[in-house]
Amino acid sequence: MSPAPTSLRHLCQSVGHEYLLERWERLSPQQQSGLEKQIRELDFRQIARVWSEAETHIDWNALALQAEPPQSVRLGESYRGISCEDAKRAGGEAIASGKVAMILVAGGQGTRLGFDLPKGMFPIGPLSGRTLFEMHVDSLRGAMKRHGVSIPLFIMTGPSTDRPTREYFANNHRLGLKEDELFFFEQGTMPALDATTGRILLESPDRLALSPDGHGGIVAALSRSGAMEKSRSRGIEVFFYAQVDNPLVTACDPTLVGYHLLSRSQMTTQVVRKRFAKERVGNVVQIHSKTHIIEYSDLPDTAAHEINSDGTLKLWAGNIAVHVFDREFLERHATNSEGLPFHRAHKAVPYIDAHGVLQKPAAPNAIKLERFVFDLLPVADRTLVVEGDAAKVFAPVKNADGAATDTPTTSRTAISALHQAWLQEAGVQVTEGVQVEIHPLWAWDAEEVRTKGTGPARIETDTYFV
Ligand code: UD2
Repeated sequence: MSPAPTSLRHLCQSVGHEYLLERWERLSPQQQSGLEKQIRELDFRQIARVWSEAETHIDWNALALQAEPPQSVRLGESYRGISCEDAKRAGGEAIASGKVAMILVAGGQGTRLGFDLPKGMFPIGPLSGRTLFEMHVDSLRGAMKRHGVSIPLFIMTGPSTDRPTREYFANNHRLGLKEDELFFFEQGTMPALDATTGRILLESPDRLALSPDGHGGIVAALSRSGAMEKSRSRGIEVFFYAQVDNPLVTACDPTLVGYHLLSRSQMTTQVVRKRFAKERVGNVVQIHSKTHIIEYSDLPDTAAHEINSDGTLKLWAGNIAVHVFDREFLERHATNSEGLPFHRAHKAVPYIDAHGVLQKPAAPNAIKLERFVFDLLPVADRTLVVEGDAAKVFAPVKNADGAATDTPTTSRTAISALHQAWLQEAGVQVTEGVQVEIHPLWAWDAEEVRTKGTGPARIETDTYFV
């Protein structure tokens, strides 16, 4: 078998990763070209920097001691003279004038859910069985209908979700979107590093152990893929960002967009009151004049359990990963070479050992590196935190049924409960135990249900309004 090309050998030697070629001569030509491509795509300088930084742990205790609850637009209250109605009107005008696009991040691996396909393909509609992708696209189509405008959707995929996601949309007529309303872009990857040596792990003799570089990878991926340029040329000024795993999101929520615009925020994030101190959400806090999110896994227990005199949590604001970004703000950070900081997760990652044998460690042996998009908050000059009602905006699908929270069942129950509330606000009674579901093209929000006029005074059987 042929030895590795000299230039490749010199590259690996120059950066101290020559071990990557140890098994080169046992590989087929096709395997060799695959491995060479992966090695040449690595940013060795970035890997070396991140590895050396790995020694400087963030002192989360010190950070949490300085953390205060964020100044925020509290539920139903005005904010610096901006009322809910002002915001909704301003947001609606921006959407109707084509200034707003939607981003859906769907690159993660749905490990906790135990669903082998991309999470967006998971059926969640309580009566319709609509997938998470359909829930988001239908809500976006509802927004387009309400505001009389075409709104582009940018879906970020990852290495394991890109192909099946594109095929799903192609096989389902883009879920009703026009060709120029749907764009996919793939996020970057980072290699898993041996937690002791910092060496890059191989998942097989000819493939590096790569994983998605976190939703913070969106900043570089938007630029690299041309999606940012496409948005600019379409006159997009604002991105509405959501995670595929939360079917309660109101696509391009005009009130949130309006608060963002009227307060001249560069990055606006929606929060909900946490249900309990260690809820598995990020904690939106203020440290000096900057907004930060401290992930639940990094927030010391003492800080998480601190309570106010009225017994409520001091750090009450839970991050639900619904953000509004100024496009220009994102563009500026896309060219920042350092990029967002990497967070390290200590994980058990299978790897090929020196004898070419696949090892499957039970205990964490590797560092996985992810960027978080919410680390853009502290670098923004102007941010805004807007409280939402969890019952209306947050019912993520994270865990398989049987878990205590964030399961398909808890999510479906929340969807039906919200739509039931809309009907009841419109004067329609729903018999106890009956499930309802409303397609956004039948009614996009509670206001539209009310305009439906006289329907049945009582719903006595499971009903899907479509
Ligand atoms: C995330 C937030 C948490 C809270 C919660 C709300 C982080 C680190 N934590 O927790 O603060 O907001 O969501 O539900 O974000 N994704 C990608 N590419 C990646 C990784 C993730 O697209 O490389 C997407 C993934 O498809 C999913 C979303 O980001 O839609 C959340 O990812 P996660 O499941 O890793 O985050 P989680 O649920 O731990």
